[in-house]
Amino acid sequence: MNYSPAEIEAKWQRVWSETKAYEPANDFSKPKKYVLSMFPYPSGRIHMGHVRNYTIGDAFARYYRQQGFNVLHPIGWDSFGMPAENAAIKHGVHPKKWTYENIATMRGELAGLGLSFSEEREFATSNPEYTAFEQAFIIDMFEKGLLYRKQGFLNWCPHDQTVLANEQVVEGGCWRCGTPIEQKEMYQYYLKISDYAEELLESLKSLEGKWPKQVLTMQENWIGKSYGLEFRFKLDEASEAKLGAVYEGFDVFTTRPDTIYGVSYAALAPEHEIVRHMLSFGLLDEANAEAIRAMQRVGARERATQPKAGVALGIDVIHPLTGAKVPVWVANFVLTDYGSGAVMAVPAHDERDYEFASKYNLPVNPVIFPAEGELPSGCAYTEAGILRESGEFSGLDNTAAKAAIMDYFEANKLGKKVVNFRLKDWGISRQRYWGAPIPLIHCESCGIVPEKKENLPVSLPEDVEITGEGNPLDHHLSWKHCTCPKCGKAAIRETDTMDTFIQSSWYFLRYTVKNDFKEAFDPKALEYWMNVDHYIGGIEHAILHLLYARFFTKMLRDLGYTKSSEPFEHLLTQGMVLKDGAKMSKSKGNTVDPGELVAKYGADTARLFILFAAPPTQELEWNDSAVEGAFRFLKRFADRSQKVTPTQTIPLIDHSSLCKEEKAARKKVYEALKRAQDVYTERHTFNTLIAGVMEAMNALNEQNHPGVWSEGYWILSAIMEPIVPHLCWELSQNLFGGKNFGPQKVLDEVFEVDAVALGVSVNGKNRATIEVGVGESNEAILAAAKAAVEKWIDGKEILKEIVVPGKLVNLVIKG
Ligand code: ANZ
Ligand code: ZN
Repeated sequence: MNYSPAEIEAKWQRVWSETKAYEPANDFSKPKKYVLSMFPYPSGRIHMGHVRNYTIGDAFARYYRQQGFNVLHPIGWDSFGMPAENAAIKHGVHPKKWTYENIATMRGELAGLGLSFSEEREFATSNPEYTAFEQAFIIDMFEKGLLYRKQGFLNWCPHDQTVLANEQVVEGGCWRCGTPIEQKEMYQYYLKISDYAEELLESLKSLEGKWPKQVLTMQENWIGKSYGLEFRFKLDEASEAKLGAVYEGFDVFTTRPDTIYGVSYAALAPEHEIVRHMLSFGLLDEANAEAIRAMQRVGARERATQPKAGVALGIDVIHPLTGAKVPVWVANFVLTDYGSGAVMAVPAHDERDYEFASKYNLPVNPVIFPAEGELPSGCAYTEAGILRESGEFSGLDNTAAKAAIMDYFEANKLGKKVVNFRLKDWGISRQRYWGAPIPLIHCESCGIVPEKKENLPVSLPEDVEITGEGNPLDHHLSWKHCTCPKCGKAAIRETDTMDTFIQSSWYFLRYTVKNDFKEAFDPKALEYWMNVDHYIGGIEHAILHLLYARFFTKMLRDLGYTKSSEPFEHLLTQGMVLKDGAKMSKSKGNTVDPGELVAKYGADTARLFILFAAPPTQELEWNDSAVEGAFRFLKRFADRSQKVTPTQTIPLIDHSSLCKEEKAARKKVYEALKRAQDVYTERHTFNTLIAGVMEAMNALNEQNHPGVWSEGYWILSAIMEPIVPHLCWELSQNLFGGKNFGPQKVLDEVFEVDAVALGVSVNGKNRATIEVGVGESNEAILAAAKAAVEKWIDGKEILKEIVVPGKLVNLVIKG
């Protein structure tokens, strides 16, 4: 066979599509596998990362089809988002046109790789049907209180008068004009992920051993559960009066109540209510007021990297245990949306408090001392130790003290034990055009009213001008002005659109039906197909996408849509594709175009290279000569098929009648098969599978038995099919009537050893090696051994004969 990939690849891609070879069966009694690679954003062209992602998924899908599973292997497009709007601003092309043209291009590129996707389930998340279902969920969530509106801080460019996404803030400035961004408080919508924090954390346990450990740890840290004490600092009388008797005090959250006797100041976030009160009532001098306003203008992420800064507020609180006066500061390291936005500061035992205290000359009062040795100087002591200067708690070790102090606070009604989560509610409002509109309406009489479900989708108007300033929906008056669904009066549509992470939080559920299915889901199909058995994608999605998708699935479960709780059974995070040691990226100019690669060598070579060059979870370094090598191997695999006698069944071979080389070849073939089964189902190290096939090929070439050749190709082309499908389908059709793809049986007889090699030594020196049949008697072994070392025995008397079965023979001779 002359290997010409261009011809056979086009042919098989046509056949697969025409025969709907990759549409799953609608038979829910069959065992199933749901294999999913994370869907792409239609950015323009596919890149090597896509090739890797989809080739890995395709290998799983094709393997499970061979094993007789009903396989769902879908693809779609995560097609809302900012790049489409940026293209509109830059090139004046409408986001919709840009998006759908990119989809068409990329669909063609993916098809050229021979990926076994279902075509009947493909959709783009910007399709109006998808938006309609999504908006219905959002209305349900709003009605259940899972979606709510509150004020939150947004990045604001005072020059362009527009809200900016975090990605549009470059080094603290607007990406377009460079003006320093400010924090502006605006109404936004939030999904109550905090209600699910406990479950999201708890059910990570069910994923142990099935998801990479690293991802589980990242999610756990992101959710960030901590236990501690919340108590109230009361203002002293003078301070209470100074604030106009509006506040009695404020709450703080601490995870280290054991350090409470070491408190030297209290600190409030710049956005804290008391701070705002003091600002608006002019209770601070102008310099301090301006310093605080400057802190407020900096975004939370930016603050974390800035030096500690603060302002003394000139008010005091009372220490709840000692009654001492504690000064109150504003500090830029106190976050407004964590705990209660205020802390008790213990510089002696907390790094941030220490840094701040050093800068402003605040006292450092150590109360925890190491059991042995000295307290270190010049830094905070954050380790375990024994309490001193801590009233009745002195002498306790700090773990016991923590419990005792919390009990004391609870018993005396001074405070309570609390659990805090780092996880914040998910702000889903985006002031952008190219997204799914939030289906809510503002009515002066009725408040916020959801759109009627029969009117969904609330679709985007197409006649918009996209300039990058403000939100185009806000300027589109005929779209924005509507009537209230409840009272019929004039009302205004919400102009915020949803975060695109919403679309990717449930697309995998929608794939369980064909894309023309009229409802969002078919409960029977959902129950059958979910969960996704293998989910494959980049590690960059370890936190947000996977967390949101887990959360959304749980919400949809509680709304009665699905029974799944954890959508992804197994997760494989693929490594990056590198070139010259750096991540391939357009900005670095080190990309390799998959299209050129396929045009030059064919899709099978591209797929083989990608899976052979590295295990899927590790980084893959681009290597031109390895691509050449992959191509040459396929060419050889095709050429040698000439030795195969066509057959419609796997040949039956009498193993014992074969010569050494023939036996060795069969053994290598079946070793490759065993390895393939292990790789596809357990280890996913496709590179070792391919190495096994290469060895088997070499061994086949050392012999000439027609049956062994046919059997070898029957098996090797079956186990290679998930990786290089076009060539294998061609071979299968030409040689085996297309009958060899299916579960292959490992024959144990080829692994039976019929001879072993034994070393023979004379007086401890290794002199020869003999081959002995398995089960041979000791006499026969000794006879063979003596014959082999005759010239070293040289007629001398043998004093001792030792046979270690399976290993060696040792002869001790005189002299
Ligand atoms: C006193 C203390 C002493 C603290 C000490 C730590 C060490 P995790 O573990 O991450 O939950 N904290 C509380 N609210 C905060 C806020 N809004 N912004 C910044 N920091 C805040 O962190 C809890 C600890 O972080 C709390 O315990 C508090 O400082 C601080 F030796 O209280 B600690
Ligand atoms: Zn109304």
